[in-house]
Amino acid sequence: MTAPVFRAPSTAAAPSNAHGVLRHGFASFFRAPVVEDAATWHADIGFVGVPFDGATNDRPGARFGPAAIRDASTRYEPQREWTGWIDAERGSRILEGVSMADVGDVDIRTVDLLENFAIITDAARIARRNCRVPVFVGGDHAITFPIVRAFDGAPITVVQFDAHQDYTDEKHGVRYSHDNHMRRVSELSHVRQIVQVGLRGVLERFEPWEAAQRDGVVIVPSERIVREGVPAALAALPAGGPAYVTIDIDVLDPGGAPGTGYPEPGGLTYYQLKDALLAVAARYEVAGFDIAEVDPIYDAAGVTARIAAKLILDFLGGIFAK
Ligand SMILES: [Mn+2]
Repeated sequence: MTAPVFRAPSTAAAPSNAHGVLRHGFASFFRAPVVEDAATWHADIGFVGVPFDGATNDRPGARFGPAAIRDASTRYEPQREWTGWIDAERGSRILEGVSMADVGDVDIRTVDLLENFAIITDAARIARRNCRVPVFVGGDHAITFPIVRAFDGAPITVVQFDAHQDYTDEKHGVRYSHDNHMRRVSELSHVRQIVQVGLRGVLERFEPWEAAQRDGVVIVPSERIVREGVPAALAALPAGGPAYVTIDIDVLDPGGAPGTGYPEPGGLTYYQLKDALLAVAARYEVAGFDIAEVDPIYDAAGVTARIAAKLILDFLGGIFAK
């Protein structure tokens, strides 16, 4: 019997590298089956690409993040469907029996910010309806506001991992850039608490910082985690309940994760962020999350996209361990 010369596209449900070394065909997130009908699919986890960077102030390119993370995530393709993985650091099995689907990318239009936000919110509502935990892969960080808009119906805590506060009300008349979205999130009536983890740097404007204090935002600076460790630094997090989590990849030290538009000195290691995400997964009922600001243009070795893919897997492992 002759081995086949061509391999079926990897968008099929079956893993593609059963007898090969190279990863063939089209990428999907963790080689999950690709959704055929965006309206009717069901899975435990749904991955949604959000290739939008129209709200970036400085260095664009995060629109290429979903493609880069999709590609990087194929490194973690399970050998057999739904058997999950072993966390080699903890010796535990993760995501055993959990189904995943790649829903595709949100159909971003050319330039209209608010039109794109409406499309993103619609996509997030569909994703929420059709799976237990939707995962949104950006894209610049402005996507978090239209996504959180779709997580209404009950009071929710929003936990943000980020070097930056993103709490500016307006600057030069702009209210929806990737520096404004947490302020816009704070105005949503179903958001009862915001927690910001990993902030650092210097702020050239006082108003956003003071507004966050006034609004009761809980802030855990990056340096506290680095010096005191994750358990001590996160001990004061508000009580649990439903939560939406947003991860700006620039919360990591840019030495280890340089592929982002706004690198900031200092920051967390991969292990510190993994520990913090697992602590959040244990403390809250995570209803969904996004990971934003991976920018392949500045990711010469591809490590930032790879780290982002691994963190998605780590966090999902914690969420579904409960
Ligand atoms: Mn951010």
